[in-house]
Amino acid sequence: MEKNAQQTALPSKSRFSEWYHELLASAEIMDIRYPVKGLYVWPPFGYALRNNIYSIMRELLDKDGHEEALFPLLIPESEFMKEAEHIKGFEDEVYWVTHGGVTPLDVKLALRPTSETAIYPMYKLWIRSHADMPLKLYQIVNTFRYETKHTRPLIRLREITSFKEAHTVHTDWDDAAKHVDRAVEIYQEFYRRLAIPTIVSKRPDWDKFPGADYTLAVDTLMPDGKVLQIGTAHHLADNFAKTFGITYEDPTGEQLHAHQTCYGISERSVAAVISVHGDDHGLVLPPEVAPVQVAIVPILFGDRDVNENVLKACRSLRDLLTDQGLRVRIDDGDERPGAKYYRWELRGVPVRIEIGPRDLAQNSCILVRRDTSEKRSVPIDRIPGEVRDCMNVMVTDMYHAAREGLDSRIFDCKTLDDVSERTVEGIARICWCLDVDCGREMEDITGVHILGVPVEPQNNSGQCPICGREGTSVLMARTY
Ligand code: P5A
Ligand code: ZN
Repeated sequence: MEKNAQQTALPSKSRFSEWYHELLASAEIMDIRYPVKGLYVWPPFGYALRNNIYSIMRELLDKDGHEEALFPLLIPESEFMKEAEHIKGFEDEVYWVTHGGVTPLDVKLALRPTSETAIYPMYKLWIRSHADMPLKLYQIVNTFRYETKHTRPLIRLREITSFKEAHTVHTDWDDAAKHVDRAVEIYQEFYRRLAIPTIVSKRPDWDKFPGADYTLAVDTLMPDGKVLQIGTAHHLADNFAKTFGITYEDPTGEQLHAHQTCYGISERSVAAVISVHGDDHGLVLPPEVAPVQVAIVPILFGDRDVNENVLKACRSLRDLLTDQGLRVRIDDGDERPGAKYYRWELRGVPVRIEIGPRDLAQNSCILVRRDTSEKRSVPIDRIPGEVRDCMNVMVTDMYHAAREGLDSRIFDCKTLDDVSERTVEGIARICWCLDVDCGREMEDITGVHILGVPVEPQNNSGQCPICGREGTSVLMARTY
């Protein structure tokens, strides 16, 4: 393959942060030059990827009986200030709209940092009887958080452009708890479709969602050994129902407070796909969400008639694959094949097909798989089936490779020194007595976070490193 200036632009993935930023630009996922800190632009290729990913989310939620709705961006201060814990958690992060033109507003308006306080006043009006529940709505909207930690494209934004938030209402605590588990299952299925391995844990009390009873979090491990929280589900009990007056009549005629849950994901899901699967050549996209699934590269030489035949074969293959619902591009520009391969590799196109005169003479073509670079010759008439099979195998292989990568970076630790050492690379598993003071001390001493108690049972036991009492396995890691 020939070299050109572009081909050396992407740093090795071992320099993860540089690799990530350079890849977002060169693969046209995000343009980070917008002149407001923490706000970024989706160019068409990135936006197509984002939309394909969110289609899976919509499909899974709809299949589970959720309905999509849309609530306003602006929340009156009077509603926002109702739930004490919620305010405490978000007050430093809210952007306020204070004026209409030059006129000060009577009631300040918050740009939603999340929509509990926009949605629940309406739920109060909508919920009347036990027959109105469960109510399961979601919206996919932008939210604004004045983040003070280091902002990063797709990971820590001040305008979260793709906040999928679901809000459910149930008759009682147990039903809501069951639904929190269901929400986590949906997220795990979502990430399985994206070939992203996840770990689910119950966050310690000091790290739960402001106003929640408890929080379950879905995490994945990034290449630099830091954990990225890629979704959370919260049991709100009747905390918000009490402040917003969400009550219902039960079958005996009694008025009771409803119980609620909420759960959210953001474009961190896109960041995870890029970071977990990408390699030194660029993106490696799960076929289902790749904006271009098949790139056909004609190999053209001198002879006009021969070239015309090659192009004709490429076009009829494109039409055949397009008819099967695949997203296909022919790259028939003037560049040399190497430059074209480079471009489609950078963009993570799962399958590349090369057709040259010699292949055509044998009615075959070359099929190249993005994740393994495996190349093989395939008869043209077998291409549609082969492409399908290849894409199916790819998502399974990508998942297993990523799962192994994650599991091999979870380390059993006995001491806090071990924790400090191992969390340079990945996740530490250590026992903790679950006492808050011990937990906070473990975090202070190591400088890394307790993710929480994993939901999957862990079969190791040991003593709390602070107090020496018998403890439960928890995970600790550096986090984004
Ligand atoms: C659940 C949905 C909530 O806001 N209210 C409605 C609940 N939960 S959360 O944990 O605060 O956010 C949900 C997920 O959104 C991602 N996230 C972010 N992504 C990008 N930039 C940010 N500034 C940001 N803040 C939160 C996380 O994945 C989080 O789990
Ligand atoms: Zn302890």
